[in-house]
Amino acid sequence: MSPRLTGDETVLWQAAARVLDANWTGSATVPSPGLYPHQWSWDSAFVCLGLARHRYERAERELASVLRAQWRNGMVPHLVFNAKVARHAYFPGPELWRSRGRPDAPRDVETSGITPPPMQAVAALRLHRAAPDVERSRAFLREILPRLTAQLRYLATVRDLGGAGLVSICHPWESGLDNSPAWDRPLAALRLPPVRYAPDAVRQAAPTGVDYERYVWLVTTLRDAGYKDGHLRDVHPFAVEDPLVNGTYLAALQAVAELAEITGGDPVPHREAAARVREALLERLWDPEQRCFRALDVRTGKPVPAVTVASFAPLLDPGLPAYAVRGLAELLLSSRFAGAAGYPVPTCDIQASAFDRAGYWRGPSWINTNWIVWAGAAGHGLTAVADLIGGATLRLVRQSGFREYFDPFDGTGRGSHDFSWSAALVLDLLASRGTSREPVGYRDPL
Ligand code: 9WN
Repeated sequence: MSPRLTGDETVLWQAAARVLDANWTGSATVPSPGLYPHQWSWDSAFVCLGLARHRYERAERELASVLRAQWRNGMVPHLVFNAKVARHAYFPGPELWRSRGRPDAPRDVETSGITPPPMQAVAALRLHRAAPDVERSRAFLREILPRLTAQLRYLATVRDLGGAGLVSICHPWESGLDNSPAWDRPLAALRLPPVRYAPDAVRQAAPTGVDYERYVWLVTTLRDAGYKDGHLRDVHPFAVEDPLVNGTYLAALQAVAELAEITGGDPVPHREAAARVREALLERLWDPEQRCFRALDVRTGKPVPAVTVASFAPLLDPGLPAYAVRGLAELLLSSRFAGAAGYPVPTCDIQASAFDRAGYWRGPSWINTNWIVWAGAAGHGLTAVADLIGGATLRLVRQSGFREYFDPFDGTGRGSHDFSWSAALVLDLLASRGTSREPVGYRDPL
């Protein structure tokens, strides 16, 4: 245990560490016992940050096991199936995705065929910064860096469906914020054939019903087209540029530049790519009236109406211009987000008609999106904001445990218990205690 902790922080630390130990399978960490029995890539990236503070060697194994499942075209799949788990323990399982046999897919492991917000490079950099043995860590980074750059190359090429330098998602699951109100309009525009796609009662948690049908139909559409690049570009009906995915993409480009420097490589091409992505992000997703980022539906060319927590993710970019940082900070502190929630950050604008305090990604506060806002605010020297979000995050788990998500007004815990990223990011927050207090303009949060 690295940081100096007070008595009650020590208790919290130990409880979080116990969750990570219990959810470790021997080579990776499941998001939660029971409900999510496989390895999810963006969960894993957050889990790494906690493991780095608790069992460093496992953090490297966690990251390596996701990258081993990378497809030959560079795509890092959002879900890596554990062959030891019963094939029907989770829907949609390997039978729906059928990655085996795809020429690009790995041969020794089954995966999904879509890709999550690219948090892996950010995790790798933060891992290195917490490394007990810097030389060993450098050797690890040298091993994984080609995979991280291949991931970003895939996003920059195959996923630039709008042709303007941003990444498009092809499925709400690629956003990590499955049922966010941001997807309501693009999902409603889908024309599904009149057959059932999802089995009944696939899960206890939201979302269910017609949205779930659409999710499963989108998977079958991608799969039946062989997960081909041309299908994504020309045919696939769901293509959206999301500020969280592009904010993490931009942070990943910056992180890879740093990693290149650390391992003796050339950071310049990555920095240049980051500058181009920032420009595209401001050009395409910035809403000058509301002074925040909104997703853009590439198929209609129109921004989606919903303002969600995804809007704040570009704060992870050290180069975000001051006008955007100010606009986002004002929105965050307003009564649309933190200003009216006892336990921020709600995942959707509280004043929007789609807001639902218990609705999964339609309102509740989540620890990972809080972490993104916290890290971004701290990085831009917004110390009061970072302290507010960091403090609220610790209050949530102190009050309700390491739940999957929380009521933003009263902090009630919801969804599964012993959720891995809730525990992992608490370790990272505790370990970083006090570091957000240095008022030094932009300080790289990663
Ligand atoms: C679909 C594992 C994942 C998270 C996502 C969350 C949820 C899956 C599901 O669980 O998604 O990928 O079954 O709904 O929305 O963010 O990665 O924790």
